[in-house]
Amino acid sequence: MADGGVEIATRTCETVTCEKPAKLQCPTCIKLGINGSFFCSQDCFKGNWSEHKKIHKKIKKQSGADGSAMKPYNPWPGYIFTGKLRPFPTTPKREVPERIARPDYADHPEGYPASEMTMRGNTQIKQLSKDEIEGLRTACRYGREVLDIAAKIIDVGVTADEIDRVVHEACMERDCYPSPLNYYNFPKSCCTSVNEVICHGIPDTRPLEDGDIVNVDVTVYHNGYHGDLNETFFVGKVDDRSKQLVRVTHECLMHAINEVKPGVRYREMGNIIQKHAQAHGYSVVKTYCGHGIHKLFHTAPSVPHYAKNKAIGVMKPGHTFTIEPMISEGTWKDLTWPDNWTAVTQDGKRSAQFEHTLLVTETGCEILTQRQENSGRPHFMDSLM
Ligand code: EYF
Ligand code: CO
Ligand code: CO
Repeated sequence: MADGGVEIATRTCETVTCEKPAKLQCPTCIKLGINGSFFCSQDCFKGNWSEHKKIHKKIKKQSGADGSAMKPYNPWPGYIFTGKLRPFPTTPKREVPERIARPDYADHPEGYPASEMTMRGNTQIKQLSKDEIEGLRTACRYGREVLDIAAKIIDVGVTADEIDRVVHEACMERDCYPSPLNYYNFPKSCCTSVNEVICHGIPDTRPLEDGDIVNVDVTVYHNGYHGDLNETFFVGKVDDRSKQLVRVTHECLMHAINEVKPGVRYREMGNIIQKHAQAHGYSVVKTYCGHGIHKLFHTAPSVPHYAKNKAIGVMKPGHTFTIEPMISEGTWKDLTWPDNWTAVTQDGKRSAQFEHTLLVTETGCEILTQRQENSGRPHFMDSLM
């Protein structure tokens, strides 16, 4: 049993049933570089010990710190990576207190969203009532707050796991369930996609490096509604080439949003996005699309980001959906790591993404996840040089 505790920060106690503020961090966690295990008191630390020490065991085993020869973490021997990024160990699944309402998939053994699955193949797009719009608006506002909080800690040396921890805690503080957690068994509370990762990167213990770009994708579930948004951020000093990719990707999203209004075909979004991406020499990822969102995380319409697509549907007031273009420096083709989640570019070149949840209004659209006055400095506006 480890003794003592080092006072460093204010969090929520790790004991599932305890929601007291926590300032004590386990000394073994500090030694092993595990960020994010905090306790309110020595009693809670000791009471949780039999569960908590399993985290140490897992990380020691993964990193070779258990006495086995120190070798690089390599979960897939022989796998040929497309770029320089490698997976790092992950921390155990985070808990959500019972007081927070959960979507149906949260407790399904395979993470299946039964409510979504019954609607699969249905191309009819729901028009939300005033009350339903208010519900979605609140979820989107919380989603925006959570992403802005996560953005503030992004820096060289910070791990994506720590970003996930901050996202998770910010969700708990707002009575939100982090929608990705257990969605089809996804293991974390947000997606973090670094450099050549297109989307669905799993937050792990790799420290972010100077010059990286990292996308943080947050979806929160509150009072029965999901709000979904993401942004790509700069880590330390990023080269002009990557800055341009990120800026143009944001422009692709905003150009598409500017054309959202009743009567416009969903398939038109892809034409607008690809035209702008191609004009800058970039390609558009085809595998992943924007999606309808409200009481369901993913539903009709499907909104491809590439030109000449066959998307079904015409925009009407009350429709709610995301646009989330993934724009790549090189090939548009993607590939999935053996973890079955992480989508990377086939040539290992970088990819960026931005996402908003939108409401079609009588005259245009409302960006439900729009930045607020206190959102902080937008990385994508950083000037070149
Ligand atoms: C079944 C997942 C399932 N899927 C989509 C599940 O819309 C999203 N972001 O904007 C989004 C986020 C997540 C997500 C987080 C987890 N999943 C991922 C990849 C494949 C897959 O197949
Ligand atoms: Co998202
Ligand atoms: Co989405």
